[in-house]
Amino acid sequence: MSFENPPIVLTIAGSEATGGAGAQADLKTFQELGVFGIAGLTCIVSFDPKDDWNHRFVPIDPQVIADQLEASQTSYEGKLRTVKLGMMGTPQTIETVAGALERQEWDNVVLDPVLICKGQEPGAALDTDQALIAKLLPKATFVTPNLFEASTLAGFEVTDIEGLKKAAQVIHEKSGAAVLAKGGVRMDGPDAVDVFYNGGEFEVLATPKVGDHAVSGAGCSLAAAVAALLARGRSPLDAAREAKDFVTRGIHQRVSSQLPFDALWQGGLR
Ligand code: PXL
Repeated sequence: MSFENPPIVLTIAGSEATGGAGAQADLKTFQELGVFGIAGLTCIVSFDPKDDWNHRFVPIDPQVIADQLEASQTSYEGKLRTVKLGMMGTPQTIETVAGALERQEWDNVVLDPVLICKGQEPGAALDTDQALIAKLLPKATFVTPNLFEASTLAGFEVTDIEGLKKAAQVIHEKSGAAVLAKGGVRMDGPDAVDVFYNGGEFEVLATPKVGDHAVSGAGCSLAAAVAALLARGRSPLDAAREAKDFVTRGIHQRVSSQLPFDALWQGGLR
């Protein structure tokens, strides 16, 4: 019997203690999609039940981030070709992560440009947004902004499909990356619409919305699924299509809790 080793995929992301988002969502997605997941944590997020579930955010010491990445990059040297970048949280973290990325060549750098997560104030961390745009966006081969992030990265407000297409084009031109810009539940209309653009063709991916509340972990799981599928040799467009399907199934089978939002179940394709 022959057994082929699974591709190795690294997520560099925050811990979200309730398991809906962040590195937890990424690792579950990797496992479901047949890649060997490893994680370097950038921060610890703990929602606060005593304060309306607001985010308690603790960045991990830059040296500790560098140590984690040294361990994973060195142990899988030559085999680690795909990385997914999630929540960074501070300019120093971005600096450290950018430095680690530069130490090797990558086939796929999937950037989920998490500028804020649910519950945070938009614009609270302009310096972090700017660092992300300056230091990580140029390294990305694939980027998955939501409506708000697409507006920030493109530099104009996006409210409809035409705007999403324009933003995908602008972000592609700035970064050279394939772009999957996500309209999600926040964009008006009956469908959850995403726009794919990689310099060649536009593809509008639309599926009927599942309710009208954002589900925790959808963005993280989408980008993680793209990373896993790219690592398994899919083209960027096929990875986008399959990742959207994975997320849609997971939203149908979402997990509820005391939190004011549900969490995506990564086992939705089983
Ligand atoms: O959903 C974005 C996100 C990403 N990463 C971490 C988070 C969140 C939102 O809560 O906590 C660690």
